[in-house]
Amino acid sequence: MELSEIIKLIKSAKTIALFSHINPDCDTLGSSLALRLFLLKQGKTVSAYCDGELKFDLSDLPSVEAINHDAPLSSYDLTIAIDCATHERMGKYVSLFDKGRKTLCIDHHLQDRNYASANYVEPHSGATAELIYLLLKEYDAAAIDLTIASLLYTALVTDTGNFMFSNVSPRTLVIASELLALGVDNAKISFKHFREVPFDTFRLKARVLPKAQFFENGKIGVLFFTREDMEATGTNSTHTSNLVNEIVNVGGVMIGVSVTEVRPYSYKVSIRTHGEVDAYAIAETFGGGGHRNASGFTVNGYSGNVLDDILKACRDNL
Ligand SMILES: [Mn+2]
Repeated sequence: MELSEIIKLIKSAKTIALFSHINPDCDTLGSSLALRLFLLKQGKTVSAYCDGELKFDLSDLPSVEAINHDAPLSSYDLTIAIDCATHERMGKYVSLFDKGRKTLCIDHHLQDRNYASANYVEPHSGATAELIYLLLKEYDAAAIDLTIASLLYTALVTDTGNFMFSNVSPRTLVIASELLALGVDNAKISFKHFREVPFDTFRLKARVLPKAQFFENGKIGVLFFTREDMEATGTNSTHTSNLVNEIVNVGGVMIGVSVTEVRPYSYKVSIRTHGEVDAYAIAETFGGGGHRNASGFTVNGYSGNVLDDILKACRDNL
């Protein structure tokens, strides 16, 4: 749908609910919070929801306390799914989303989707935040204040791996530049998201990295985080999400895998790949999703079988 039609759709709504995805990241939450603050300025009644625990790196997003703060209305004029590749990604809030008189999806994932009545989807966008920025700029550029800009910048910088992923386009950097011009503190945001490691996470890394396993002549690397590792270091499954980079950054590794034991026999898996190796195809085998070079899924079973199944999918896509 054209951007002008999306804006018309939003303008015609009085009450709006925004939905982020489970296992939230800075893109889904930052985009939602930015859109919420902007729409409040436009006089809308707007609430934001997310089914899931917020990791430490999300805890200082400006206005994050607004997430799940409002009691839901019985229905909304418009519900908007943000960065949600599938309907199910909204978790327990799916039914509230469906109660919208109009439903809209704003996203940049690869999946085909038809769960919303309107779509503003660009799979090649660096982040959903890019799409939100373009939307806000056309809607009312003057209403993009420093807080909104900081939220969008945080979403953009994290979803592009500090502008190092292949999803960075010339447009990404133009948008980043326009956000910086509004006063965004990029050094502070980059430190928080790309350099700072909480002390407990450091201890978890120190414990798990020596146990890294490599397969296919070092082309596949696997980190396995057991519940015992996390208990011993005072961490939990939300602390492992970025640690997959430790293994995909090793020279020669084409596929980096992190497996986190969330509950007995239940594992959260993150896949990172280089170049043409398709992380999305690997995740799809297990009902997951994502992008060409970054994807994820959950899988149940005995750890040995789970690892064998993941390795098979990796080899098939190497
Ligand atoms: Mn995203």
